[in-house]
Amino acid sequence: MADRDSIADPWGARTPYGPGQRWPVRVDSHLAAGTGEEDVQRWVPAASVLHSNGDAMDIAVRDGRIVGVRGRARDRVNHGRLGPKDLFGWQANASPDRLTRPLVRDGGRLVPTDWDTAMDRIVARTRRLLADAGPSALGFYTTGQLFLEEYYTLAVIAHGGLGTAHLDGNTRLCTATAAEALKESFGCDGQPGSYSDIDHADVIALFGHNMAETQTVLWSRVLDRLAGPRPPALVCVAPRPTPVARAATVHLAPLPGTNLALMNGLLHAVIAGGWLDHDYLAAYTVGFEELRARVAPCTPEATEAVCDVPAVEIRRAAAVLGGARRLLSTVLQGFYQSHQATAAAVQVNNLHLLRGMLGRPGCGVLQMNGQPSAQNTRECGANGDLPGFRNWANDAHVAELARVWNVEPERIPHYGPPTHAMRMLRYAEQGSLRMLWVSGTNPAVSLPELARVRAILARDSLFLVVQDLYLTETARFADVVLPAATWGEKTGTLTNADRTVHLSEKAVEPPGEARPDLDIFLDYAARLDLRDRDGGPLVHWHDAESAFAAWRECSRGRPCDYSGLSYPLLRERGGVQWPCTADRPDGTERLYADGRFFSAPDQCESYGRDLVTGAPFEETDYRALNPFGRAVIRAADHLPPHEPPTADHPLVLVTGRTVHHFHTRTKTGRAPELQAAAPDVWVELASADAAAAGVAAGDLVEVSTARGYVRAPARITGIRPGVLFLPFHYGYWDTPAGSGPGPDTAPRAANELTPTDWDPASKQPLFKTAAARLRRVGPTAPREAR
Ligand SMILES: Nc1nc2c(c(=O)[nH]1)N[C@H]1C(S)=C(S)[C@@H](COP(=O)(O)OP(=O)(O)OC[C@H]3O[C@@H](n4cnc5c(=O)[nH]c(N)nc54)[C@H](O)[C@@H]3O)O[C@H]1N2
Ligand SMILES: Nc1nc2c(c(=O)[nH]1)N[C@H]1C(S)=C(S)[C@@H](COP(=O)(O)OP(=O)(O)OC[C@H]3O[C@@H](n4cnc5c(=O)[nH]c(N)nc54)[C@H](O)[C@@H]3O)O[C@H]1N2
Ligand SMILES: [Mo]
Repeated sequence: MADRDSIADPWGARTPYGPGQRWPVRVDSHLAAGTGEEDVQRWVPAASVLHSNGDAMDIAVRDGRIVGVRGRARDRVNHGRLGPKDLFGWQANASPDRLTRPLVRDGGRLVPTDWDTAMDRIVARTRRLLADAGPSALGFYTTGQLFLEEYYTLAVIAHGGLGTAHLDGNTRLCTATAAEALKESFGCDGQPGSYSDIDHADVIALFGHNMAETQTVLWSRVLDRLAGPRPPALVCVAPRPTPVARAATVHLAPLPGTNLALMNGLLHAVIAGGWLDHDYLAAYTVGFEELRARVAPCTPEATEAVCDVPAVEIRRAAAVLGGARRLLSTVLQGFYQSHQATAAAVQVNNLHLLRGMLGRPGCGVLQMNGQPSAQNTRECGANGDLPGFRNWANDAHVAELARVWNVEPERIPHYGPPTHAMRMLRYAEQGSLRMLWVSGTNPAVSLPELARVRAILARDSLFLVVQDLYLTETARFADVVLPAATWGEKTGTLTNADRTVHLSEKAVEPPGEARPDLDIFLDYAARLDLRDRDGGPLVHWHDAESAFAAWRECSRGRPCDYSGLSYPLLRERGGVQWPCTADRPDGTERLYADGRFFSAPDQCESYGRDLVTGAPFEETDYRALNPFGRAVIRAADHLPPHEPPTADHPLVLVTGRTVHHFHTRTKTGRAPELQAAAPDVWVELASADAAAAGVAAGDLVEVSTARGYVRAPARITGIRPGVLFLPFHYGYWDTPAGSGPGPDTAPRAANELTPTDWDPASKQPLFKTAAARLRRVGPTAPREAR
């Protein structure tokens, strides 16, 4: 029983409202066919895990099974609404091909076994590598989709117990740039803005963010403002004709790979227009004069020459941004997944600093997250950074963390920046990284240059552990596969993109012998017998709530302060935004309201990096630049993309998402309604490019880059000429596993084509700029053999 057709209309009916008013409630729900609300025996509070929006929901349970979901009306984030992935995605939990027992590789094949056998193999390998090669032989690659308690436990094991610096999340592919851009500008990670800024803004600008398809509920909030009195103006920067672009007052479609040039042009025009808050700049920032000098040559005409966006449109956008009285900006993968990602994202922060638009209702920046708990990966240090946004280059921060963990400071690796995922992969390729434990991510589909990734995962020298719900493309390479429990089957907290913490509770038992990720990590720590300085257990918690309590202490006094939060409070209140402390028991809606940043040299998470080379700055440089903890305005010149179009590869390939699927589809591909809505890959191209290649809508085309090729039917859209788009959701398999085309058919994964290359500052891979060519294969036929 659904109360609306969210497949056909992901956003649902309008509930218009005006500036400063409260966003009306609208409750969305979906129950299994033949089930009515009266059949539901229990409603269990949770929050969504198929995007970063943090929509609060209740899970409907009947006879020990999940039978549906309902949005929670009183929650600050969604006011009852849910998007299509959340309304249908829960069905994947009960998919018949869930992993229910551990698997180990014996005689080349994966065979079922018991937990003791599987864990003992992992522990024996860990011990042997520690003895023979030291902690740098061990690496952990986790995700943005577990719970806070799980990341924190993993970070304590890796950093405080084993002493390896090789711990990162797939957040590297996702929001590493969000974190880095926030560190560069404000000294520390942490989202300044709040979703409620949508209620107040008179201009909303989306930079490389297709919010309509990737955060459908937040987009409903924008649509409701657009439908109400005194609607905001919308600025959209994206080369694709997304629903955001269609709704925009001004849509700029830059050539991919030119975001920084466009931002410099916009900042030039904002400065030229005199739309500056001089008092704010003088009181709260450093670096303005450098920015002014750097963007001086970036006239609208000069910018047009680089970005291929008409100068008149750049002036028009600058006038809208400059005229805003309450400006909300969001930034996401269109900026983060290209070269000069951090430099471009930082310019959005600069726009707000120039205009003094931070920390007031309607004045916010959302350097967005993508995954449901990417924020927690970063807070807890499972992205390699130190937990609690501590600065690895600040000995006092390391000493404080060592006190919290009761270990010697030297045990915590902090001799250099943490190892990023792409570097870990390289170490595995070279053979120095010899055990990789992958949890909650599917790198055999989601990492760039898949042919290389497969070769690395298949190496004999690499002992691969994969902890997942299904036998994914990645799990097929594993030496040990651990069956995990997931959302709805385990309890934990997760923090969304606007710092809202939710508790998501266990509703049903996991299938078979599957175990919560937390229990698996706790088991590993216990089997390794990790100890603190006094011989006590290093990991001294035993379940989600006690893990949360340990994290609360670790976060105390840091920007992401959870000390005022508890499970009972979250149960009672629903979502609460950190910092939440004794002084701020209701949480904190906006950071930096008082113009005070976490950027003083003794407090900051990072001394910053050179945006062009990525080299970390020294403490002395930072003290000289920013002694008093102001916001830092950082400037950078545009550089051409590393792989510009050539005569041979004249097009630019960008990749990304569609509304109905989540990533590698392990969940959404197992929800019949979602899979039916987008069953297979396609390539999007402009009519001029189609005509040049003799391609008609629906023809089978081949897209190739220097790395490989993909075949897909063509869709002709209003995308910017010269640009191709491929959704990256489609690996070898459809679901249930094994029912899809498989490795013997023509490849369809976008990452067959993407390069091994990353932004120098954030180390985020480039999924949105590659030189490509296109040819017509013929009319679309059933998938043919390779
Ligand atoms: N339906 C759905 N929702 C999701 C997800 C999902 O898989 N499916 N995943 C979640 C996650 S983890 C993430 S990270 C987010 C991602 O959310 P988004 O960043 O919104 O999604 P993408 O499709 O990766 O990128 C979208 C935008 O990038 C623009 N773009 C491409 N190249 C360029 C460029 O060179 N310059 C500019 N300015 N724009 C460019 C496109 O036009 C498009 O507007 O979505 C989250 N929500
Ligand atoms: N070409 C291209 N590539 C991209 C992107 C792009 O835009 N273009 N976007 C990048 C981005 S932003 C992201 S976030 C990544 C996403 O890439 P991945 O993280 O590889 O994608 P998912 O399919 O979400 O993989 C999550 C895995 O975790 C499993 N899982 C889910 N819940 C749990 C749980 O509770 N416990 C455990 N142990 N496992 C669980 C799922 O079954 C699945 O196999 O892709 C990146 N790759
Ligand atoms: Mo992401």
